[in-house]
Amino acid sequence: MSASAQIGVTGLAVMGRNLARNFARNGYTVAVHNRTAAKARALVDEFGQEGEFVLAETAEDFVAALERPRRLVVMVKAGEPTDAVIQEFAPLLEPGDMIVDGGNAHFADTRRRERELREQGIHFVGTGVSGGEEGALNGPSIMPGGSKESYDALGPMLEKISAKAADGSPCTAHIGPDGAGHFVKMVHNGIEYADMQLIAEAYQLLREVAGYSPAEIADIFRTWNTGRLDSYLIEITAEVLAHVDAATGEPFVDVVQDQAEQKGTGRWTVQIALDLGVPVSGIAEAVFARSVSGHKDLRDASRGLAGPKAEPLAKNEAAAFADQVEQALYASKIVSYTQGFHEIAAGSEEYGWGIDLGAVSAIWRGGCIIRAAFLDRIRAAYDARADLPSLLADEGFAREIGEAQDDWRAVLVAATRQGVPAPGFAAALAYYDALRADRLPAALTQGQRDYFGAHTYRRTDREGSFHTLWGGDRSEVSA
Ligand code: NBP
Repeated sequence: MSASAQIGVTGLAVMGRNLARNFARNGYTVAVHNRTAAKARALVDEFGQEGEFVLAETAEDFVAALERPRRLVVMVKAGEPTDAVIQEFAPLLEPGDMIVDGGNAHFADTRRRERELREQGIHFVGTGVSGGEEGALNGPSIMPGGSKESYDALGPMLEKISAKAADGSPCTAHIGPDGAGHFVKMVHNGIEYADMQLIAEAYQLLREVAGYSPAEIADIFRTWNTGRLDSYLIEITAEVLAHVDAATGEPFVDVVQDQAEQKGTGRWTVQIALDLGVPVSGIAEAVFARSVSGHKDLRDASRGLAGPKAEPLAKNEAAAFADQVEQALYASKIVSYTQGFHEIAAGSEEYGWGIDLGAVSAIWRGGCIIRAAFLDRIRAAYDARADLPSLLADEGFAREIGEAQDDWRAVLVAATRQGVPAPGFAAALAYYDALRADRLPAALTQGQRDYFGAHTYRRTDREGSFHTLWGGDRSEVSA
């Protein structure tokens, strides 16, 4: 087989197949391979007219079909399958070749794989891909890690097939070495969880506190989508809420079981944040909210617990409440992104990745699930000040969240009074209040720690560490 393909894709389930078609539609010759060869044959049979495909039935044929340096995209199930594919192909490759893992790998696995393959001179490019199957076909947001050399060889192709932001710029950029791309994709998904949870809370409050129907709430979301909340997730929320179940004639949202599932990247975002010591409370509440929803037995056993006796709002108060919910949603969203970007900054610092946070926000503006007008604002904040310590330190965001706070608090009062859980809104407000507080009760926590464990404390008025002799005369000693 002659080496005619500029890129190859192995793993042709929904994502790989659509990514391969995307490359082909953009003028690249694409070698296609799948463990079960029938899928590769089916792809060429069905979509062969879309561009130049080279069908490879074996690993050897696949490698032989690729121009050097070889660019081999792996789109298989994350975890052991990825290692199996690497073990199969790495011995067939030569120094300078690239293995691009577009699956949802854990960044620690990516770091390991990159290290192992680097010893053979092979570039391992752990790459986040967001946008689902539709994005893979028509333009995803792509977050490649790996070496700078690999981006030089691969970047122009990724830029061509990626989504384009409204200003025409590609939604991909070199994120940083080894696991940086998969780390950023992980946090992207964590933020996605938080966005979805906040939207879900807004819906529940509009329904249970304000008494709106799903169709009415769909209209409210459509209106919000013309303003600062303009985003893919708000847009699809309106579609889902407006949908009526054909079998029952009921709103679709009322016939779906209220148990949310998850695949793991949101959970990883929280686990890694705990390791890095980054407070991502909004994202954590989103993960926990899905977890609570899934504990059917626990919920069944708890349904009889006492709740408040408050009445829903009067009809003439509902519209004003909806405006307040918009403020609460927007303020909480600012906090989720603040927390997510903090985690990326901390990961970048820990692993020496040198991630450009402004560039990350720019490549999330199109193609991916969290794409939103809002990301332009984040990019502008980092453009104005690359070392911004927190999004809340940006003048514009600080002003907006300050303007929203009265309504944000009012919404949480209403939620509490009516017994409607709003853990995302509440966690975001608690984070905001903690950051702006003059004093936190952490001083008392330190006192308790010193009391039971002699863990020592620092004083506000003098340098050094101290311990109080709690069991003795309570005098203070330097520690
Ligand atoms: P799946 O995650 O369902 O994986 C199916 C593919 O993996 C098939 O091609 C299958 O080959 C192959 N495979 C498996 Br399973 N075990 C293998 C092994 N031991 N050796 C070789 N190949 C093996 O596909 P997907 O939903 O298209 O997702 C692909 C990747 O993209 C995943 O890592 C996913 O997390 C990620 N991702 C998915 C989305 C999305 O929206 N679905 C979005 C972003 C990223 P076979 O045909 O022979 O069984």
